[in-house]
Amino acid sequence: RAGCGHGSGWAGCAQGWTELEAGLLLGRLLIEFTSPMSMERVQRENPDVREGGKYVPLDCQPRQKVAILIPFRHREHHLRYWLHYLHPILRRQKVAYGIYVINQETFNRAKLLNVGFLEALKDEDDYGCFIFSDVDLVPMDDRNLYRCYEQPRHFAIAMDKFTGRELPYAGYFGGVSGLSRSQFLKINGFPNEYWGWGGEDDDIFNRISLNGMKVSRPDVRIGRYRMIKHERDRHNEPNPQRFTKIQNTKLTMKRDGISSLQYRLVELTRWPMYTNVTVDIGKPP
Ligand code: UD2
Ligand code: MN
Repeated sequence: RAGCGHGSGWAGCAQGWTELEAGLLLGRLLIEFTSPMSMERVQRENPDVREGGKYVPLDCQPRQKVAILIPFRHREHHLRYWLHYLHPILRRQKVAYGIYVINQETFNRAKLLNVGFLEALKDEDDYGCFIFSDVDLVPMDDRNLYRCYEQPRHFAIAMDKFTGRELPYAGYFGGVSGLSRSQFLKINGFPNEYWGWGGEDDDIFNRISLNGMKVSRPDVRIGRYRMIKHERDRHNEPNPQRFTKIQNTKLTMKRDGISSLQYRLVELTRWPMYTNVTVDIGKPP
């Protein structure tokens, strides 16, 4: 079988242009969140997706296997839109993937994503790429390829939420990002000690820089996203310690990360369109 895009066998298609020309990708997409979405419809429209939200293209050999990890709590309607848009995009991109929704009560986005990393590997030990996505973010262009790159990737560089400018600040790493297994292990995963809203994405950016890596990003024309409008969730208040914490990444990253992760798996359920992993990650000290 021939390679699946991803730069293998498809010369110079790292940005997805070749796939666009070949008619496999659509380019700019129309994304809206007004018509109601049901899980039945998502299932009906994605018959090729296997139980647990898994997919492998049949007409080519993907080079990477991608686990997509979504931190989650009480956002069912966002998840339906996300699955509705992302399954077809990922199929067009010929990604071999599994979708994992990591679900818990007390919110800690980065710790949840560490859990997702380990649980995905417990499920299938050959994932080589991990993409971390907010549940409310949908790419507006399918040339934004969901795979891992030579350097840690930041996918969501521009969005309707930030009016006018592209990146809100140079070290911005929020929303949707992707690290290969070795990039993730090199930074000792994500911090476990950011409870509530904010700061964890900056800490992750610091870990990447402090370990001698550089963030790579797509072309601004294709790195745009739509975020489903929402209020700040209850019990996910801004974390007042975040400003001092991100000053100390250099000291904390060696002891705090995937190496020190503690949690309890409550339940793993394979739904048709995704795998739900419910965990107990404890409470802030
Ligand atoms: C921004 C970042 C996000 C993260 C966050 C700070 C963007 C586009 N995103 O998101 O990556 O750095 O700030 O922590 O800049 N969630 C739930 N239930 C909850 C709370 C959060 O499911 O009760 C999940 C969900 O996947 C959500 C994500 O966590 O999309 C981030 O939370 P948010 O959407 O409330 O925060 P936002 O949009 O400011
Ligand atoms: Mn959001």
